[in-house]
Amino acid sequence: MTDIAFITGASSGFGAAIARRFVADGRRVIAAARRRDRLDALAAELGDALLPLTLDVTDADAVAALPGSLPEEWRDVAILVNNAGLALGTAPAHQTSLADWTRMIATNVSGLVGMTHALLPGMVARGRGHVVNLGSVAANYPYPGGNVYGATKAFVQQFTLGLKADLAGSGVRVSDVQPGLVGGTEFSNVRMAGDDAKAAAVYADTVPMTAEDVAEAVSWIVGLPPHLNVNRIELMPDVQGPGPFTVKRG
Ligand code: NDP
Ligand code: 8X3
Repeated sequence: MTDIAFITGASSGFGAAIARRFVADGRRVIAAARRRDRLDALAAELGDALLPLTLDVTDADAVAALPGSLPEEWRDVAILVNNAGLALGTAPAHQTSLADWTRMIATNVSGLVGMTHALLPGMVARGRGHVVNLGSVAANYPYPGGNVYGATKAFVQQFTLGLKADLAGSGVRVSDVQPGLVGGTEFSNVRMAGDDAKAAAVYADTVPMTAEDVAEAVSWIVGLPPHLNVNRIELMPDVQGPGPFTVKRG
C-alpha cells in the first residue's frame, strides 16, 4: 500500500522539497498551501502522485473539516508534515507589531495544533501514522529578535513530546525536526517583509543547509522501521553554532 503524506506549506522551501522527496520515495502527497499556482506547478511536475490542496492552516473551519473534505481515495493520511510556518521581523520585543506576533502564533502554533487534531484520530484508529513537526533551533537557543518566533518553536517541541507521551504504543510516531540556518527558501524574504537584499544578507558568504538537506532528514525519519521513533533532531550546517549569552555592559 502506498503511504499518503499530507504536507502543509508545500508551495515553497522545505515543503516543496519534502513533497519531491516523498514522491521519489514512492509516496502519494497531498500538497497544501495558500498559493494555488505554486501547487499546480508542483502537480504538473510530479503527476498523479501529488494532490494540490488550497489550504490556509489558520482557517480553523477548513482544517477541522479534514480529512472528510478530501477526495475519498486520499483520506487515509499516514504521514502529516506540519511544515507551514513563518517568522516575522527581527525587532526587539518592545518594538514589534502585535499583529506579527499574533500571526506567528496563529500559523506556527494554532495551525499546527489544528492540523494534528484533525488528522491524528484516523492514524490512531488505523494503528499507524507519523506526525513530523517542523520546529527550529530557535526553540533551544534564544537570540535577539527571535522572541515570539522562538517561543512558537518551543511550543512545537513541547507539543511533540506531549504527543509522544500520549501515543506511546499506538503505532503513531511523532518527531520534531529542528533545523538551523537553511538557505534557498523564502523564509528570510518573508521575515524581512519582502526586503530581498536584507534576506540575502542572512546567507552571504557562508554555506547554509538546503531544503533538500531537510527533506533528506525527514525522508530518513519516516523511513525508519516502525518500532523506532526520532523524538527530536537538531540540524545545523558546519558553519553554524550556538551564540554567546547577551551581556549588557556599562
Ligand atoms: P518558506 O517561506 O519557503 O515556506 C513556508 C511555507 O509555509 C510556504 O509554502 C507557505 O505557503 C506556507 N505557509 C505560510 N503560512 C501559511 C498558512 N497560513 N497556511 C498554509 N501555508 C502557509 O519557508 P521554509 O521552507 O524555510 O520554512 C518551512 C518551515 O520550516 C517553517 O515552519 C519554518 O519556521 C521552519 N524553519 C525554517 C528554517 C529556515 O532557515 N529556512 C529553519 C528552521 C525552521 P503559502 O504562502 O503559499 O501559503
Ligand atoms: C529558522 C532558523 O535561526 O532563523 O527557524 O531561527 S533561525
